[in-house]
Amino acid sequence: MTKPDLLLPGPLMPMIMEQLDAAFTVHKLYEAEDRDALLSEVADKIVAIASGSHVNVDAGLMGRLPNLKIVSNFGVGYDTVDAKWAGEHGIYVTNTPDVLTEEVADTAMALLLMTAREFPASERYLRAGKWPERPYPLTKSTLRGRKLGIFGLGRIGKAIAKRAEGFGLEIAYHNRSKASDAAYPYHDTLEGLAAAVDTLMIVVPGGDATYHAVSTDVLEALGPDGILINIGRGTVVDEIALIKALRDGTIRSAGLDVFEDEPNVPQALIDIDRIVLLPHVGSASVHTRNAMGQLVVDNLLNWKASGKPLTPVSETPLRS
Ligand code: NAP
Ligand code: 8YV
Repeated sequence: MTKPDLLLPGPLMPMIMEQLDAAFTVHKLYEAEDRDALLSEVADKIVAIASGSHVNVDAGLMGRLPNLKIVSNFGVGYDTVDAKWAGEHGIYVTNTPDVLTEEVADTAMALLLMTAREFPASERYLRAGKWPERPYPLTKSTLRGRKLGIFGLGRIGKAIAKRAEGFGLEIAYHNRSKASDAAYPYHDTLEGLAAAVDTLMIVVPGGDATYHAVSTDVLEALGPDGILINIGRGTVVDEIALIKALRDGTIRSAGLDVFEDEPNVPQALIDIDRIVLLPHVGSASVHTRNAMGQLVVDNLLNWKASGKPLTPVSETPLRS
């Protein structure tokens, strides 16, 4: 039986690639010496794409593939895929929701604790042999008495809220619309939320709608005891404004798992010792990445077998 043709713009985990090879004829765009020539050669045959956050699947690419039916994205965030264009052209886009929610919420809480209590800096202090000279200084911040504002009370935001309740934090949130299944105080603007709390947790998707939503005004509203945690997307924060706010003491600290131009992190952030910087590891355990990888494959296999994927995104609610 002939296998449908699938385009792989960039490499994915071996467990994904092995299963794709078994079910599809896979064309590895990233291995081609002349990508344009490969695209021209296979364009008419390609019905599926499997992609990750390191490659843009935009209208330019999808528009060259007249028989494309599905883009299976590795990651719950799909800001690198033009899902609106795909939906308008009858192409499914799928993502990997739920299977990573608890892992990312764990990471978010760890990042908040590390930032408030300066654990990475205190560990560096021990390793540098400074403890015998004098104890590490008391931290200016604590979680005690903190009010946590969640920007993006969705699947991961709610899992963070549940954990934060256990830590005794007061919780409030901002979404575009009030969540029907959450009793936490709702703020209809981000600036309003920032003014009401001292700890802002970003868990919204990237893309145009949230681009630089965390601006100088929001950071000023958060205030001098403010802690900013970003586990969502780097593009949500105006990084230049954040660097200035940290230098000027407009806010106290930040814990960042995501950046505007990954994997490049501004030296100005690296130079601020008290903040915590992680290399986008929110979901990065073997357990969770395998679950995400399996969902990438299962979306494609389900679509191949029945014409319907398992987890299509909201922009592509196709019925057939
Ligand atoms: P989700 O369930 O769709 O939640 C997203 C939340 O953001 C919703 O509550 C939504 O509420 C709100 N939102 C969306 N656009 C908004 C806007 N323009 N203004 C205000 N609120 C907005 O998604 P999830 O599964 O929790 O994942 C959230 C994001 O986390 C992903 O998109 C991804 O970028 C990021 N993520 C990062 C990592 C990591 O490794 N660091 C891992 C996984 C996910 P409304 O629709 O009511 O606005
Ligand atoms: C992944 C993520 O690490 O799911 C997401 O949106 O940001 C992470 O879980 C990333 O997509 C993999 O490249």
